[in-house]
Amino acid sequence: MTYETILVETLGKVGLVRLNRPQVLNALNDQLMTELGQALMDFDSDDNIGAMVITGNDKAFAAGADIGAMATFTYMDVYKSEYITRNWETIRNIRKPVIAAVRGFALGGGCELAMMTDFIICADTAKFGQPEIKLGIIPGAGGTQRLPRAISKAKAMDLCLTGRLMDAAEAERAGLVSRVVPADKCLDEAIEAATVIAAYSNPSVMMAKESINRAFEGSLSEGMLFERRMFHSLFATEDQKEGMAAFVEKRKPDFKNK
Ligand code: CO8
Repeated sequence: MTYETILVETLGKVGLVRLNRPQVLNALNDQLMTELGQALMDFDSDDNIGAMVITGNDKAFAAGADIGAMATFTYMDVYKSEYITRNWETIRNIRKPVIAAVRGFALGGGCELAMMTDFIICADTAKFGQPEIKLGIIPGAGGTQRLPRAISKAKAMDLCLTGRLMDAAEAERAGLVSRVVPADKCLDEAIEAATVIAAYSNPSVMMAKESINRAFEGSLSEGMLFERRMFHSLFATEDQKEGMAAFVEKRKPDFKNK
């Protein structure tokens, strides 16, 4: 498949997508979100891929939705268009882990896209924010919902209401990102994490992701039940037998369902 707004490559069992509209700091337009969704779905259904990484460039992960494209939208354009609805949701249906490697700006829809991934590894140059308020709008792809869950109500309010940016150190303190690394190591660190994940048994990786995501959807007791059922079902896999036998026999496991 040929893409115009993203660059796609495979590194062993890791699928890498680079957002590639550098002239507009990777502003997210309809075409980019459609291409990104397609690339992720292709990796998701590829048995040779175990995890994915999304990144931008040194200056920007993505500076938000494309303001130029949205500037003249009417209410009906926004309400009806694919851009503002379905193609932003594709990533939520990806079942294998997706890591965001964020260098530079992750603003507005860019911050929201990073939060839609499973975890964020960022560079010390990263800047996160939801500056939509400065444009007379509010976040529209989960900023007001995922940010308070990821950090806190106080910080989510602060970022969404003032439009100020948060640097990497603050993002790590707040719990938005899992690791902060020097900018020139950021992508390698994310690919290394994805490589580690891709080497594990794929059913257990997918169920761990599914189970953690459940923690944000319902009650604790429903989440616990879901986790318990997932846990039980993994005892039906060969990889559970292999993983535990390898531990007992003091050797490395040779997982089959990676
Ligand atoms: N959209 C379009 N173009 C952009 C965007 C953007 N979000 N961000 C930057 N650009 C363009 C600039 O216009 C500029 O183009 P040109 O060279 O032709 O003038 C180029 O990228 C470089 O940008 P700057 O010259 O501004 O670079 P600076 O280093 O001076 O500043 C900033 C970097 C601070 C990141 C600045 O570019 C900025 O403030 N950008 C806008 C950030 C923003 O407001 N983002 C939120 C957008 S709204 C949004 O994301 C809503 C999401 C809703 C999703 C709903 C889906 C369901």
